[in-house]
Amino acid sequence: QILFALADGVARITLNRPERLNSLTDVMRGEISRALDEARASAGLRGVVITGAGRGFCAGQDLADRKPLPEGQRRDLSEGLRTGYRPLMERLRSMPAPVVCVVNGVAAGAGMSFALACDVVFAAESAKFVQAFSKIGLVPDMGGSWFLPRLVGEGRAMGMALFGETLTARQAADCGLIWRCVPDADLQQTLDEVSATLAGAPTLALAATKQALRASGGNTLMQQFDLEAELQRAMGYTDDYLEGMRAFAEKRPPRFTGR
Ligand code: LHQ
Repeated sequence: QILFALADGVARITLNRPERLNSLTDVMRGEISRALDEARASAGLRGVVITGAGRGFCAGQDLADRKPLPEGQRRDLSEGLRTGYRPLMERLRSMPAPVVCVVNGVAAGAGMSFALACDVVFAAESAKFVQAFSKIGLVPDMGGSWFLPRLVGEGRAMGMALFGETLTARQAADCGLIWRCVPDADLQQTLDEVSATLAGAPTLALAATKQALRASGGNTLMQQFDLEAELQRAMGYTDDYLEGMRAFAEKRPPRFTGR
């Protein structure tokens, strides 16, 4: 239910159930988790790019992917979160290399949380974001209730989550929910360019940058100074820093190897 390709150190994961707007099934979650494992274990990983096939990015949980219960019976929904969603999210969030999401169409419910869990999000102008949870009487999951207030502040997060109104990609970019909204016609080019950027990036520095930004929420400024010093110390010994300094002196673009 997904496509997986690894080229020039960049893993590309494409959600591939276009007829169901790439809504998430147990099988699909397992496949994404295994793809993330394979990417992480591959030698010299420089980045991960996630996108969707067809007109949607991901419509959240596939609401038909479960055995129907006898009339009147109710279900414990936490089980799927613990056994399916959480293992996937743990893999995604602990990926040292940058994870970029290229949202090609609607991202709803857990599909929106999935996109927001990535480090950087690009979206096609026609893509839409919707906190679909409240519309079916549920709460944001897959980390959505954690990501939203951090990305856009509590006021906007509450508005989005309580009312479940649809946001355009432009609105999402304007309020800082995502990094960039790009014209539909440029989406494939964006995907290719971002893959090339990741393939030529100072990968260790980007991993350390993620680590620093992520730690900042739980650190005091003094603790963050310590962390920055520790990370910068490590970066000072990398090949990429040497190359970066050389390239600067020689007035040429750097050729980073990710080491
Ligand atoms: C779908 C889905 C879908 C199945 C479209 N499932 N078929 C939940 C429960 C339990 C445990 C753990 O966590 C969660 C987390 C969640 O993610 S809750 C939120 C689940 N998602 C939603 O409620 C979104 C439902 N979908 C929609 O509201 C719309 O489809 C959106 C706004 C995403 C797109 O609207 P349209 O562009 O108008 O497309 P459409 O509605 O016509 O959908 C196309 C087809 O895809 C359609 O099937 P059909 O046979 O009529 O062509 C939909 O039924 C199917 N589809 N989402 N989540």
